[in-house]
Amino acid sequence: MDSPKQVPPPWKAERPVTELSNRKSENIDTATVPEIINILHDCEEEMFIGWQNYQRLHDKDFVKKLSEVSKYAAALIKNSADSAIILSGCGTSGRIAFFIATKMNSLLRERGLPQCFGYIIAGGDRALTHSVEAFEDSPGAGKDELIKVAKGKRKILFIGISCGLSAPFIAGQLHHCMSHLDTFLPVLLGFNTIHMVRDRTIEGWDHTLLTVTKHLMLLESSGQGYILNPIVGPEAITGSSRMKGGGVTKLILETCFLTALSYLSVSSDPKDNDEINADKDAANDSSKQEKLITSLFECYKQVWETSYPTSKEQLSKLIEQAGKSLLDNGHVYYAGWDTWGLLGLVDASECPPTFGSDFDDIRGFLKGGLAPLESFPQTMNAAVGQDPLEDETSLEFFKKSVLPSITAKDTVVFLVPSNDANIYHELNILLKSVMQKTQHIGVISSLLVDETQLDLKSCTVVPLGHLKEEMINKIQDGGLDSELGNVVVKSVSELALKSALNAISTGAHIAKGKVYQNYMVDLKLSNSKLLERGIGIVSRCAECSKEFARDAVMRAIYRTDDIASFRDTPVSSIIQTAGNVERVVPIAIILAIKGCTVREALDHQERAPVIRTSLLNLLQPPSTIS
Ligand code: S6P
Repeated sequence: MDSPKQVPPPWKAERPVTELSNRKSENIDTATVPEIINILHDCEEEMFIGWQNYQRLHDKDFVKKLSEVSKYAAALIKNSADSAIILSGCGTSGRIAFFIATKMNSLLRERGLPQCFGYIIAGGDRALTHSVEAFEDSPGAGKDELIKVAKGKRKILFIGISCGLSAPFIAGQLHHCMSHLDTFLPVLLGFNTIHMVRDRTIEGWDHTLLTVTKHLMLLESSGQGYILNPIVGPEAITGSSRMKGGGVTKLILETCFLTALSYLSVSSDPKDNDEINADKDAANDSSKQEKLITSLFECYKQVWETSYPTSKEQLSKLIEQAGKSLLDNGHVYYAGWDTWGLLGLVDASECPPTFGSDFDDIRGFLKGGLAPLESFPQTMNAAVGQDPLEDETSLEFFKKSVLPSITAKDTVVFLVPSNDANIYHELNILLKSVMQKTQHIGVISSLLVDETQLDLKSCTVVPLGHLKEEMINKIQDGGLDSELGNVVVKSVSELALKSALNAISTGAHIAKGKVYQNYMVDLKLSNSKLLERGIGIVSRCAECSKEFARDAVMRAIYRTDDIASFRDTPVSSIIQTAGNVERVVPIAIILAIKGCTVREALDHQERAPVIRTSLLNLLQPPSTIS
């Protein structure tokens, strides 16, 4: 494998890769639905093939580092009485942290091992399903949460996930870990190089993201910390790290922990678990583990890749239906089982901050709801109800409270992961009820599903790819037992599902005019990163300076032409207001292009509510609008 070609180290920030516009998706807003799927595929492929000359997933150095982290994880799992593995993130990164921690704990439970995974999501458990973006800016909140979750543990592997290496919440936690190296092994996971990390002052803190990251880099040289940062290219929708950023986070962490479990030869008798000897395997056979890591990456790629051709035609149909639903002011509902239902919830929860959509526009429901997945009680709060009928994330709630109000305008997508008689039974009953309400019904299924058991007439069925037998043999030869092999089969199909769900929600919002070129032009400016992104979008769309765009954004936030008195307002206060104001970016773009008053911009917006159309009207004569 090629060695990484690192960028020269001057600490001069250029635009981070995760905030760049991807050239492959510049015309995604004018593409047909099948073309949208191709564009998303081409952008996602960069997860596996890398981007430009930067470090890739498969590069030797990256695989080696991941193998070392995984060895450390194995040692902690072995001695888990007073150890923990804590995954932390904001927004999608926090949801993926929750997803992995929950999944790994249930796997440990099945293998007779104590559950030692914990998660932290900025903003608490409400953020699992709602947009609670402001906490991302607080290093103090990050540190406080970490102290709570780490209480009573002697050794902790801490993995802070920030796709953009940009979340002060995570920086606060890493800083705490680096001040307590006797307890913590700090790891930062993200997808920019260090020289792109921001050196901007963080309100109420003495450090910057760059100083924290550079400190961690120093520790890395002595094996006291790690930075895992393969570069996977810019997102298809600029800055939308929920897409491949979330996917590659899932892939890397699952690979890391499945490899860790392969180090442990667990006795079939739980009493003999003391004899688990992690150190022996870990020390002796690094190259075998590195090979396993590479094979696992290949498994993800194989299923992700084969899902595109098998699902494309039907997925296009489903995206069209979902787009029509949103355009008609209807809804898109995902209803699923097991981890597939959870991924539906995650996809839906990302739409309000990304597209400025309502919570109800796209919603997800999971059999049993989130409450039973509770894995680290100290991080759970009362926002998640215990009774599934009252839990707004559950399939039971969907049946009782949503199904009665479904109309022909809505699209319902069932997410069916496995060959399970109970699921078939429940799904057939649900299909019957939903068919009486709407014709827009999709079923995304894994190849494990026996479709003859389902009454799928008039449904759009999207089959995903499946892991080839030879790949299963390869990972089993590489050290995974058949139980772990089954987890891989499940995990790789989840990545394909995640891509399909991202395609549905992105495609539907493109249809609704929420994307201009490849920019999310109606995002919520609810933290400092999003505020900066919003100003950048206004500056690019209106072709004006950053300063001019900033003024336009401030006028749109405060709905006044006289912003002189707001000049010294702290960023935290600006975003607190901005998070509650509708259509800030579209109004700011109109202000910047037309040079009009806020009142006139609001009138313009009201007359042309579809943002992309309104922008095109402003930028070019109506006769040339496509
Ligand atoms: C991105 C999503 C956001 C991010 C969050 C954390 O599409 O809407 O919620 O996940 O801002 O970003 P990062 O770069 O720290 O992982």
